[in-house]
Amino acid sequence: MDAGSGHSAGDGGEAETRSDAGSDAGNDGGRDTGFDGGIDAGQNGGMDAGADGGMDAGPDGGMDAGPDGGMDAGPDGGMDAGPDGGLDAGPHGGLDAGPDARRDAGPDSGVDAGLDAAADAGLCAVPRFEQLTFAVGQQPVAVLPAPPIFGGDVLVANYFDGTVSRHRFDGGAWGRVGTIAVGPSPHGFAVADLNRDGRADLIVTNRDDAEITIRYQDSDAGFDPPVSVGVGPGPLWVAVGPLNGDLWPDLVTANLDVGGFTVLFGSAQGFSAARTFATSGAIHHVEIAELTGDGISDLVLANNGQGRVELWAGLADAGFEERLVLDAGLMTRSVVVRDVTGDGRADIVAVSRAANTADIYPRLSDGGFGRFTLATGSAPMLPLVGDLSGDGRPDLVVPQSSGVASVFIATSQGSFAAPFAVDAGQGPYGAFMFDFDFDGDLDIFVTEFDAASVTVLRRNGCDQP
Ligand SMILES: [Ca+2]
Ligand SMILES: [Ca+2]
Ligand SMILES: [Ca+2]
Ligand SMILES: [Ca+2]
Repeated sequence: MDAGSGHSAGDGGEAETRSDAGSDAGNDGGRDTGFDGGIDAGQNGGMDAGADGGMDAGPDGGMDAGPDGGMDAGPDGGMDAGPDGGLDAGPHGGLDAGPDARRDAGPDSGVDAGLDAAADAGLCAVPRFEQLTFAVGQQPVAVLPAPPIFGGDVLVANYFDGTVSRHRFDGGAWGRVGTIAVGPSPHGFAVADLNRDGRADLIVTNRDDAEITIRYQDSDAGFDPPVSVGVGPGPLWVAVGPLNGDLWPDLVTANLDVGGFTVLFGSAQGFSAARTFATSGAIHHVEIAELTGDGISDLVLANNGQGRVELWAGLADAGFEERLVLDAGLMTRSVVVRDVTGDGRADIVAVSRAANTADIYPRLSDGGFGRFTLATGSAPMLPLVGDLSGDGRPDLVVPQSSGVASVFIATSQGSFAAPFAVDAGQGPYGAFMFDFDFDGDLDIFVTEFDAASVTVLRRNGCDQP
């Protein structure tokens, strides 16, 4: 269990300001423990590379455009999936999986809360949102909740600043409670206990380099110096999960600049040499999920360059092979794996930025996938999946770089009411859903790339249909 040793190596990085130190201190243990969950970040990365091969712009140049945010989507469920001990908890999850799960899982009754009366009934066909905004760093990209045991803190990767900032709600407003130095051009990130010491660690992609940066949490609730690990060029998002059947969390990055994805296998000695797999077309986003029925984790990729979703099956020797291609729209930015149709099988949801579409691919009993397409507003960045209406059916939220999010409420298994739009700030990029106020309903967080802030869409009551 001294796994950590192998991991630390970088040089100095003491940068974090933890104002929360106090709280960590006494109860470090407690807090962190649950935290490893694995939230991965999702996002999709921005850069619009897509079509044009990408990278056009520089660093973010592209980005602006798009954010895509994805955040995290989690693989399916990650959470439920469970076997990996928690790690996979997250994917998109961060988004939904988490919180949602808790909610649904429980007696969906759960919607208690003072905030919404209507929701008390358990149903809310047209959820209403109260919009809050708080300042973060420059050019915020990925956003995720720290695990609930952290008290509802939210982490944001600030691309321009080279930081991950930590924010907390005090009951009336959000404030910054810490800043963690990471590598240059942070984009996507994940939170997981990589070295299995009971403390969650932070994994961040360095979008403009071919590296990721890892910050291992130490026993004082600070962090060891940063560790850099090489991956393919242009890593946008990173997913954490079990890939090779041991107990050590593994990583995979979605690489934009020349396409492909990079796999890193965890061990007691740290990570193996990176193994990069080539694809035809720039990859914007990746999720880990088991979709082939053999118990070995697979990868679902958003191929921005080709406008499609790819399923790469995990093999017994820890390799991967392309198994299935699902047509999407131009500039496929982000994917989520989650059971959206309610039949117990994980489905895939993807958005395509230039097509203004969200595609849902229900997994069929024969292992194949169906497809139906929803029209979104302009420039969708990522899909969020979670039950907003209180009926137990997952709903769909699609933030768009045009500044709104389209909300699709499920009306039955696999079909949705006509969407309504909510304001999502300036340049929505990354997003997740998380019940930060613990009132039983999911709230939505969206980074505003163009405004150095995060918009919170707090669920608060219902409108009449
Ligand atoms: Ca750890
Ligand atoms: Ca599999
Ligand atoms: Ca619902
Ligand atoms: Ca809430």
